[in-house]
Amino acid sequence: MRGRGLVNRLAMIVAAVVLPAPLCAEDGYDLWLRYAPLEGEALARLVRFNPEIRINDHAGYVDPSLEVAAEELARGLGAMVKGAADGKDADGIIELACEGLEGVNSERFVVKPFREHDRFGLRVTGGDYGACVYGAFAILRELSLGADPYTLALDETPAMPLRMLNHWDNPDGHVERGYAGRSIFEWWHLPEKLDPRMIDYARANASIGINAVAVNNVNARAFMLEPRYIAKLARLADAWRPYGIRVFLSARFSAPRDIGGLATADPLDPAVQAWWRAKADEIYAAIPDFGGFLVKANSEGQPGPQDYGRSHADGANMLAAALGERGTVIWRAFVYAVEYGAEDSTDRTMQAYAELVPLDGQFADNVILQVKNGPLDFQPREPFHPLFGAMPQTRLMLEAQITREYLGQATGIAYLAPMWEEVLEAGTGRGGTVAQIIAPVGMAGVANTGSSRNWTGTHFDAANWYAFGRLAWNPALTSEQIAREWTAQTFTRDAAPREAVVHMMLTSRETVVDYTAPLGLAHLMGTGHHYGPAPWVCDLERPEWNPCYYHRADAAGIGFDRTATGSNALAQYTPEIAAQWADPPTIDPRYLLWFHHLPWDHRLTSGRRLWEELVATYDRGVSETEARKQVWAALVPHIDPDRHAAIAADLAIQSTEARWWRNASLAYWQSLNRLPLPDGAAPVPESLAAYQARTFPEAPGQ
Ligand code: GCW
Repeated sequence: MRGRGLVNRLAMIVAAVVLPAPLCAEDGYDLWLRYAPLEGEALARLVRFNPEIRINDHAGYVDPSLEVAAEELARGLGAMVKGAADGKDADGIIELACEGLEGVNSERFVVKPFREHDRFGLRVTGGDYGACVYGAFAILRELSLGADPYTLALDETPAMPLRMLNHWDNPDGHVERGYAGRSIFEWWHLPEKLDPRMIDYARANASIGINAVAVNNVNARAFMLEPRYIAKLARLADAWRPYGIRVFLSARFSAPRDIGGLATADPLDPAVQAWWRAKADEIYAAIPDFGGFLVKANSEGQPGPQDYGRSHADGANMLAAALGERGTVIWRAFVYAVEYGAEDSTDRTMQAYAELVPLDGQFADNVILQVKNGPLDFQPREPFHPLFGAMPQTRLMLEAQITREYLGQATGIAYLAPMWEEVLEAGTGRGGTVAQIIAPVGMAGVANTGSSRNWTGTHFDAANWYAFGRLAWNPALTSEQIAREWTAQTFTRDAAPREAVVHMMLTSRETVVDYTAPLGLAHLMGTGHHYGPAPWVCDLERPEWNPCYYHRADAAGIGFDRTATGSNALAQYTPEIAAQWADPPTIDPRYLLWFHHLPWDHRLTSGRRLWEELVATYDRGVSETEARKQVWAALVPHIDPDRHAAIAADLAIQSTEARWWRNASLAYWQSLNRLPLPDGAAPVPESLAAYQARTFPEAPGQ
C-alpha cells in the first residue's frame, strides 16, 4: 500500500512474535483470548497467510487504537501458529486503515480482501480508529474458530451505542455481590502505578465490544468525586482510551453536602447546581471524554431528589445540565423503598413504573433511564419490566446482572445468555421488543469480575461476561452461537467435546430456575447474603424484604395474585399481554406463580397438580446437576487438568446446593400444605428446623 501513501509502520511479521507459554497448564487468566495453536488445515492456511501487519498513519500520526489493534493481531496470530511458521513463505497482509469517516457509525468496521502483486491482504477500514480494534478482535475470533483468512469478509456495526459494565466495586476493595475475590481496581496505588491487569481487562472488554465502564458501586461513596480520585480515574481513562472504553462514575446524590460543604443537595438550589457544574468541569479537565454519572437515587436508602420533595427528573436533569453536551446521566429505574422504614404498600414490582411513567417526557436529552430486565430484582426468572415501551419519550437502556447474586453466586454453571435473550426478545406490545426499544441507547451489565486469577471466580462465569458483550454488540446472536464461540476459544475446538459443553451451558440457567424458583416463584433466598433457600422468612422489618411477601404460601395455595383481584401489576402491561397472563390456562407457565395465587391441587395444562409439578420441577433441577457432573467427568481427555478439576469441584458444589434448595423448600411448603410427596419422590432427609438453623457468616458479596 506504499503507493497509496500508507506507510508500513510496524512491518511486523507475526512469526517473529513468540509469546511465552503460560506458566501453569491453564489458569483461566487469558479468558477467551487464549489463542490456542490451530491444527490441521486451519493451521496450514494461517501459516501460509501469516500476515505482515501494517498500520496507516496520517502525516506521521499513528493513533494508539491502531497500535493496540496491531499488537493484538501480532499476539493472537503468533500464538495460533506457534512453532509452525517461520514466515518465509507467507503471503499475507493485514492492513489497518481505519480513520474518521464522515457519516459512518464510528464503531463500524469492514474487513475486505485485496491483492498486492502476488500477495493477499485483508484491509480493515472503519468509522474511526477504534473500529480497527474491533476489527482486529473479530478477525482473531474468526480465525480462532477455524475461518479461512483467504475468504474472510466482515462488516459489523454494533446494534446499540452504549455497551457498558457497571462495577459494584467499593473503593476499599470489597465488591458488593461479588463472588470472584476483591475488586480489580487498585485505587491505593493509582495514579502512579497501573496494574497490568487493567490492560488485560481493557483487552477483554474491547474484544467483545464493551465501550463504557462505571468503575464504582451505585451505592456510592461521595469521596470518589474528590480530586485525588479524579486523578486516579484519569489514569485508567488514559489506559483504556485506545481500547475504546469511556469511564463513568457512580455519583452519590448527596455529594454537595457530604464533601462539598453545602447544607443541602436540593437539585433546585443554585449553589448545588453550581457545585455539580464545577465538579463536572474539574472532571472534564482531567478526562476530556468522561462518560458521565451513574446514579442510584431514592432507592434502598440512597439519597436523592425526593429527600427535598423533588422528582427523579429534577434530580437527573440537574446533573445533566452540569455535564452538558459532554456526557450522560444514567439514572437507575431500580427505585423502591425511598427511605428505610418508610412504608409503601404498593406491590414492590409496581413501584418503579408508578413513579417513573408520569415523568415520561420530562428527562433531559442527555439522561438515560437504566431499567433492570424485570420489575423485581435480577431474579432467576422474571417477566420483562413493564417500563420497556411505557416511556416512549425517554431514553431507556437495559440493566442486566452478570454477577450471579440470585443464580448460585459462583457455584457450578449458570450460563445467563438465555435469560438475557428472553428479555431482549420479549414483545412489549408498545414499540417492539425490548431489544428494539433499547437499540438507540444500550445495555449495562453488573460486572462479575474480581481479583481471582481467572477473573470471575468460576471459569464458566467468564462465559457470562463474554455473552453480555456479544449480545450488546448484536442481540440477534443466539445464546447457542455465543456459547459455541466461547467454548471453542476457551476450552476446545473439537466438535464433540465442544458441543457437550455447549449443551451443558444452554440448559444450565433453566436448571437453576428449576431448583430455586420454579413456576414463576421469586425472592426465596436467604436474607442479607442472598445465599441459599429461606422461603420461611416472614418477619423482616419491611414487608417486601420477606420471601413470604413474594410466595404468599399458606395451607390453601401459593403464588402472588397480581391480577385484578390482587395487586393488578398486570395492568402495567398492554391489555393484550395482560389478558393472556390473567388466565392460568393461557399464561406462560414459567410466569404462573408470579401472577397467580393458586390452590396446591390446581390442575395445570400439563395435567399434573400444582404440587406435583412443583416437586417434579425441583427434582428435574437436582437430577440435571447430577447429570452435568457425569458429562463433565467424561470430558477429562479434552480439557486441561487444572481447569477440569476446578470445574468438577464447582459442579459438585452445585449439585449439593440443588439438593439443599429442593429439600429445604419442600420441607417448608409441606409445613404449610401438609401434603405428602408424590409417589416416587425422594424423601426430605432433614427437618425444616435443621434447614432453618443453617447460617453463613462467611458468605461473600453482601
Ligand atoms: O439486587 C440488589 C442487590 C443490592 C444492589 C441493588 C441495586 C447495589 O442486592 O446489593 O445494590 O440490587 O441494584 O441497587
